[in-house]
Amino acid sequence: MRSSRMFTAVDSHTEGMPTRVVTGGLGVIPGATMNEKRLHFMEHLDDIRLLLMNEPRGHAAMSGAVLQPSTRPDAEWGVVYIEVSGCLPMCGHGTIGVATVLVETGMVEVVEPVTTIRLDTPAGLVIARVAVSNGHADSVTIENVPAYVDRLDAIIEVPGYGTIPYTLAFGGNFYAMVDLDSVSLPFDRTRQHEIVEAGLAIMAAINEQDAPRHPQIDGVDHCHHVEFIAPGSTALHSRHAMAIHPGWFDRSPCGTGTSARMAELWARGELALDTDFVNESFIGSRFVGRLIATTEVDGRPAVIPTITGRAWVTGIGQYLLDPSDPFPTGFQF
Ligand code: PYC
Repeated sequence: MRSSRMFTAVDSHTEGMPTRVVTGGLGVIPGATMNEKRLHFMEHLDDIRLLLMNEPRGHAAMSGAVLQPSTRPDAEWGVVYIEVSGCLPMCGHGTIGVATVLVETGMVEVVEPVTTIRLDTPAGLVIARVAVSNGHADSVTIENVPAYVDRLDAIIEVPGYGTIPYTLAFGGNFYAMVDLDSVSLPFDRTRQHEIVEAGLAIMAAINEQDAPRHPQIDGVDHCHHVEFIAPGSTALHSRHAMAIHPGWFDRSPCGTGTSARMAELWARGELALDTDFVNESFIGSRFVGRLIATTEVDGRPAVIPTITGRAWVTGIGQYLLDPSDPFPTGFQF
C-alpha cells in the first residue's frame, strides 16, 4: 500500500443524509475567518473535496465537513462544509452530524443531559445543543444564522417550463421555494429525474436573470437549491423534494432549507414564533423547526431558526490517495 495523502474521517448520517466529518489529514486552512477559509479551500484545495466526495470514495449525493480550529473566541470548533456541489456557507444536516461526532468521539467535553457546542461556520456562529444520554447523542438542536426572505411571490421565465411562481429565501444558503404542482409533477420518487431537471432549469433561470447576493457573507451569490413543496403541505407540516445543483436530492429534510421555508411562512404571517414546524424530506425523514426570535439582516426583517434532528455515526475511515491512482479527484458518473 502506498499513499501520497491520507485523511481520517468519522462518517455519519443525519436523517438519511451523509456527513463525512474530516478530523485529520488537512492541517489548518489559511484564513482569518471561517468564510475566508472556505474561499481559500475552494480556490486552492478543491482537489481534496473532489477526492473525498466523488466516486469511488463518495457518491453523487455525498456531503461532509472539515473540522478546523475556530477563528472566533466564542466558538469551540470551526467547520468548512464540503459536498459534491462545492463548499456551502452553512449546512444544517452537516452541523447535526458534526455535533453528534464531536460528542460521540469525545472531541468536546460531554455534559449530560445537554452538551452545548458553539461552532464557527462560514455563515456565522451556530450553536448546537446535543441531547446526550449514557454518552449517546440522541438528538441535536441547532440555532442557525438569521434567515430572511429575499423576494416573496416572484415569477421567473424558465425555458421549457413557462412562467414559474417562486419565493426566494436565505436560511444559510439561498432557496427557491416552488410548488411542485407548478411544474406539473407528482411528489413521487419514481419521477425524480424529471423533478431534478425542473429544479436545475429553475436555478439556471434565477442565476441568469436575477441572481441573489447575501449582503454580509462574501461569495454567497447564487441559488443552487430548489425546494419543491408537495401538495397538501401546511405551515405546520410540510413535505418537499430538495433539488440541488448539479443534480441530486437532499436525503435529509435540509436544515438550511427548513430555515428558509420557515422565514417564508413567517413573512406570510402563517408561522408564529415558538411554534413547531415539521419538515419532511423526499425519503420521509423529519426535522422539527422553530423560530425563536426576530432580528434583521442589513435592514431586512429576519428570524432566528432552530432545527432539531438526529444523526448516527456509521464508520471511521482513513481515505488514501495512491500516487498511481488514475482518478486523483474521483469522478461523477
Ligand atoms: O441540511 O442544510 C442542509 C443541507 C444543505 C444541503 C444539503 N443539506
